[in-house]
Amino acid sequence: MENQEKINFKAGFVNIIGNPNVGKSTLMNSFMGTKLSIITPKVQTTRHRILGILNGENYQIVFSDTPGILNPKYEMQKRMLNYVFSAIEDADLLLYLTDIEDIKKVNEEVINRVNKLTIPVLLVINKIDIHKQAEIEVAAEFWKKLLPKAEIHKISALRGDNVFELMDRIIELLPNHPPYYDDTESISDKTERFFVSEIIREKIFLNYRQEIPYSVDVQIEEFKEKEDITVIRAMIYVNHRTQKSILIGKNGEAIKKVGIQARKEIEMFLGKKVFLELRVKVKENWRNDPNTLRRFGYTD
Ligand SMILES: Nc1nc2c(ncn2[C@@H]2O[C@H](COP(=O)(O)OP(=O)(O)OP(=O)(O)O)[C@@H](O)[C@H]2O)c(=O)[nH]1
Ligand SMILES: [Mg+2]
Repeated sequence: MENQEKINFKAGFVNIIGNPNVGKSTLMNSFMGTKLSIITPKVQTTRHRILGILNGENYQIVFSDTPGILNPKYEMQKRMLNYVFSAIEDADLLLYLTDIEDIKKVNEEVINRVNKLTIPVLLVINKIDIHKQAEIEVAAEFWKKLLPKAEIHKISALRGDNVFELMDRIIELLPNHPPYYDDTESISDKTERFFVSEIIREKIFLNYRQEIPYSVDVQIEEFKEKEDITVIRAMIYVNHRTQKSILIGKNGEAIKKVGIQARKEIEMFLGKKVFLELRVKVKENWRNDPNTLRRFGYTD
């Protein structure tokens, strides 16, 4: 009986790739039933590969949320694209997410790599809630030609349309395999500190325009759990000295707003009261500096 159960267990790496802003993080959060990855209306929100480990009775799915496919202009973006390539290589099942609008922005190298795969590929057309049926069909035809082996699904990650059906199909296609992670408590490979820094970065993405969101990185310098409160001190690094004053704003109003929004969400995330201190530091051209990037967690 026990052996039979082991044989019936399914586990695998389900990696989500696609252009920026198509809804990859929204979809992973929807599968996980909780907010792991940050989401904003801006492109290039996700910068790391983030695992979401979902344990079912007879399965364990290890989702990977990845940065959007881009043409790298600086070292950080090169590393972001490398996370996409690694996710293509080590998947047991690949979810290629598109949002109809991005038909014109196809990265040929990614398509070539995906077409060489022997694992199942699901081409998932997202955001069907805001597109007409005819547009969705045009997109489906387009992708059929480009990724002939892929199975096409049409969903709305935001509204939940067809997400359960997609999940069922994923489980069906997963290989028989024992779980990769024994600890059924942890739902990600990333630490609490990481998610806290991401929440702060999300608020920066939402509060500033133009190049500011793309010029910052957030590092947690202190994370002290006291009996009734968690004390968190975070450093926001900017890429250029002119950005520091923009981030702080007149009389510190702008950064204060970020702090209030972030603290509220961190309190929900940790289930505890939080004292949050944000500081800003200039680190000229950090996005191109291999040592700083490594220290900030962008592995090469
Ligand atoms: N209307 C609609 N909007 C959606 C849907 N899924 C995601 N969005 C929105 O699309 C925007 C981008 O979503 P994300 O999940 O951050 O997209 P992403 O692919 O992870 O983006 P990057 O991390 O920048 O590559 C957000 O404003 C989402 O609310 C959907 O099914 N319908
Ligand atoms: Mg994302």
